[in-house]
Amino acid sequence: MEINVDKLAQEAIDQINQRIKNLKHLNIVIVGKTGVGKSTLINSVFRENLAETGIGKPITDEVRAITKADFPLTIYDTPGFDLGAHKQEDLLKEITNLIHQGVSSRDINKMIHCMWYCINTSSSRVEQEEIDWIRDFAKENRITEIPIIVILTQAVPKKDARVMKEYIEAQNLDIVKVVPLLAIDKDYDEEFVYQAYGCDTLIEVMMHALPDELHDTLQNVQIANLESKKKYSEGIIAASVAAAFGEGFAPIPFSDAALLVPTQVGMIAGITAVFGIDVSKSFLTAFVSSTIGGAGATVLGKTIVANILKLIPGVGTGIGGAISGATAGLLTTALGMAYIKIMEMVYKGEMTKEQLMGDDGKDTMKRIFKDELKKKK
Ligand SMILES: Nc1nc2c(ncn2[C@@H]2O[C@H](COP(=O)(O)OP(=O)(O)OP(=O)(O)O)[C@@H](O)[C@H]2O)c(=O)[nH]1
Ligand SMILES: [Mg+2]
Repeated sequence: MEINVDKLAQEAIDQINQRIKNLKHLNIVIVGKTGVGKSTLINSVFRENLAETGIGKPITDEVRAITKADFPLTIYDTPGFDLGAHKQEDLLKEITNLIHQGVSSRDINKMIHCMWYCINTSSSRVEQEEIDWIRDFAKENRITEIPIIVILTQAVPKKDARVMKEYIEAQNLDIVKVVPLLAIDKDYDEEFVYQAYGCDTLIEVMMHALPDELHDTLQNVQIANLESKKKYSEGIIAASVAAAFGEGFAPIPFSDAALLVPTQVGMIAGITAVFGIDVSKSFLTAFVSSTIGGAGATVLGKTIVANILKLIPGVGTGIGGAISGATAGLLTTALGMAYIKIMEMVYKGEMTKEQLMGDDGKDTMKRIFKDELKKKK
């Protein structure tokens, strides 16, 4: 059985596009007084510099929708908001209406999935009206049960933030969590800079608060927690391997080893979507040819396995040159782990996609894949 590297890369691109298109649309409402740091937070947590695209499209007097074409996230922002007696009530009504509209659509893409209520920590004291607003909203929300996360913005010094967090927790509000954070580094004086922190925790809290069907989307749009992306990607590998090569996998002969490939393509597509990185067909061609593809443009399943098995100490083929589910799983896991490492390098800017497509880059990819294979036994 022959695999054509070019066709394989195209197949991967198609599946990536399909994955991205199928991502459910995530909708988050952000409430907080003007200047607390909502826009700064949005830009730190999500790719695409969302909040820079302007103040967003007016939805109601107080609420603006921020989104981008082909981007599976809408932020309902409340820019310039100040809690004054009637404004407070207006906002509550507007948001409640928005939530009810979403619910009656019965379409997950149109529902509100979460609320971030932002309080500025440097105001040193939580005002009663903020607590009251959250309590009133939680009452309206008793049936809809939108998870409410209270975010303490600009939460330095940490000691002050801790006091504020404890104070809010003691109010017995119906909220998921209080998350203190500093979205971007802050100068204290010339000698001291507060380091940004906490956006990664916010992602973790969101992963717990959101339904499973929105996890792919959250990972795709977030840029605040690399560890979470990696862990989630490892879950995709484990699930792919278990589904394809788990119990009941009939050992396949060497010559049919290309049967591994569809699983591997799906896995690569899933991981790419998690990283939210735009990859080209040439990039995937470079990856495939540096790993399972060997040197030529056309590969035989047999060559793939024969070459790769040499790299795994202690793993051979079964009777009659068949490979077992365990071996197929090892290969696939190594390929997936290598791909995560490569995505991580691009994500961190350690190597560009263009560099990876060059000779040095291909050598790097080859080395990473071999190292992953050697880890298995
Ligand atoms: N250093 C630092 N500055 C921050 C942070 N968050 C907010 N700021 C600053 O606080 C100011 C207000 O932040 P914004 O993000 O515009 O506040 P906002 O909540 O979007 O305000 P409105 O859009 O008016 O409702 C800006 O000058 C930010 O630079 C942070 O995490 N670190
Ligand atoms: Mg703003």
